[in-house]
Amino acid sequence: LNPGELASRSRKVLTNPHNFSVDIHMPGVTPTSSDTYLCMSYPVPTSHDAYIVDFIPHASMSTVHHMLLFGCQTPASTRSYWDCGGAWGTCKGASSIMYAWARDAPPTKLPKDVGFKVGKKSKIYHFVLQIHYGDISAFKGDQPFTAGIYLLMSVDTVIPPGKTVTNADIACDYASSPMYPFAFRTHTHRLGKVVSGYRVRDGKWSLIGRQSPQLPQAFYPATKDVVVESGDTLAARCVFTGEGRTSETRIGGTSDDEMCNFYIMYYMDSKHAASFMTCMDDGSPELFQHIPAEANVPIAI
Ligand code: IYT
Ligand code: CU
Ligand code: CU
Repeated sequence: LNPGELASRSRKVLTNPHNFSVDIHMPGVTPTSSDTYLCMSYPVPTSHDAYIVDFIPHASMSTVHHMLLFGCQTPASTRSYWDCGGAWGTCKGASSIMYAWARDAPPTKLPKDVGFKVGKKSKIYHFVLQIHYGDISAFKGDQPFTAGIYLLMSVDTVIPPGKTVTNADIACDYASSPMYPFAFRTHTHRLGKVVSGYRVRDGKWSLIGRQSPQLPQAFYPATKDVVVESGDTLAARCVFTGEGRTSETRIGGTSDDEMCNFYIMYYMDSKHAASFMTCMDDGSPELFQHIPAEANVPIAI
């Protein structure tokens, strides 16, 4: 019993030539609304008496709420599949329920040597599989959430030679739909000591992530539950040292230049998602007066 796939067929089980299995698939069906009931029929593939001794469900709880298998003399429709939620039912006349699979309960196994009689004498010539598609979001082409990157980068930092601490500060007001950060990455060249990123809301600074850019510059998990909403400010600080340099170091592409980057990897509701945003503003000194002291504490490497 396999909803959502094409073709129905029967095949012999090799261990015993009298045993066979029947695959009953939904014929390429895509339910278009939640809580749809769809049925398809499949002829009992023998004119003799036969017994069903086992059922193997192939369904996922993420899409299917329940599956019922009925036996009928005549299905309610001759179409490959039909809507069997309303008055248009499963069978013309009598139907016998033979099997049920539901997300909430494990299916019952038939005891040894027990089988449902189908075929000739039973008057059951068709199987009708009814599927209740619960949540259909898995059938939709688009994802419910869209990932994106928010990059905070400095464009104008100048690091004086020999000076042990130079801060590169970046901040922007956030004015888009809610953003859920789940990872962050820092990037500087040789002079970066620590890079930190924050959400600032009503004067309160919440850490999104903080890392040494001298460690592998991977995406690391962000602090959980720091949701960024319209009206918040995003702020980042890179701490540089000018030790070992004899001239000013500026932002640039070579390894003797520097960079100050804080990347936020996030997801957003797909209905109003923006997938790449950049902040290149310096942020006011008044704002950065209140940055937590940890932003200037070096990270052991
Ligand atoms: C001047 C600077 O900071 N460049 C960074 C950030 C950056 C990334 C991208 C700038 C732009 C971009 O399109 I993507 I304009 C920079 O080059 N960072 C590197 C690269 O992204 C590989 C890094 O490793 O973070
Ligand atoms: Cu159901
Ligand atoms: Cu770089």
